[in-house]
Amino acid sequence: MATQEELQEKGKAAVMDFDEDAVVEVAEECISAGLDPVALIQEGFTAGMNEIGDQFEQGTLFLPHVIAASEAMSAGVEVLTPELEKLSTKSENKGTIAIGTIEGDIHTIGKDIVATMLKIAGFNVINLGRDVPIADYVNAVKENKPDILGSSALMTTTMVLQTQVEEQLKEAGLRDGVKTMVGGAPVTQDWANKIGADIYAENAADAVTKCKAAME
Ligand code: HCB
Repeated sequence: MATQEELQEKGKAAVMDFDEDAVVEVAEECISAGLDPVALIQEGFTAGMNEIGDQFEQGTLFLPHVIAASEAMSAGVEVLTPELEKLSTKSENKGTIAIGTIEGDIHTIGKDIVATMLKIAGFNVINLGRDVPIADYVNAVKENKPDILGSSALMTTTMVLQTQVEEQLKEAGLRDGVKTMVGGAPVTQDWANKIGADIYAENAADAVTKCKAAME
């Protein structure tokens, strides 16, 4: 039987081979062997997607490859999601978090993993979807009064719009009533500090830790 590390390597390789069946098999093996699904997503599938992204940037892979790899990863995450939900804390609601991928950006995989992990940790999560207009973030705060508003940006061209979330919340007089969280591959702690976001999360586990701390 594979160890956690071996399974992660297999998961990474399967994503890099654009092999949806193999990714699903690895996810099923993770469940039957009682191994850690979170580590498989983070250290296996995500590591594979990052390599695909690098090769796309270098021009050795093309958009159809990225699409195929992301479909393979999503299929694996889908198999693991019910397993993740079993880890859910059944305690009282830890707070409400609205999260979406920023205007102009259709990358959803990471944002959805963050949303799932926050739900599992006991938060009430409102998933705003992708390509979310800045006005919709503001409306989500007005209507749902979340404790935390999260945005995800995967491109340097769209992360700049996270500034707009801060500014338009201030203009609407809502900024003091909500904490903001930013994340996504190009986003850093420095960027969060620069735009005045309350929380920067590097990955889903970090988002859970920091959102819990923010609610204390
Ligand atoms: Co896309 N793409 N892509 N892409 N894509 C990137 C992001 C590039 C970096 C690839 C590259 O060039 N190296 C690049 C962006 C360059 C830039 O910065 N300007 C890029 C580009 C250019 C594009 C298109 C413009 C390509 C084109 O059409 N010519 C186009 C975008 C169109 C648009 O948005 N308007 C495009 C399209 C696609 C898809 C559709 C093929 C596919 C997305 C499928 C989907 O999401 N349903 C895709 C993918 C998969 C990628 C890469 C390869 C992987 C992204 C991913 O899913 N990673 C990515 C390269 C990369 O990021 N290394 C590439 C895995 C997840 C789990 O990691 O970082 O998203 P994550 O999320 C983490 C973490 O950041 C954090 O937690 C997550 C879980 O641990 N987190 C948050 C994320 N959001 C958070 C929010 C919070 O509040 C807190 C934490």
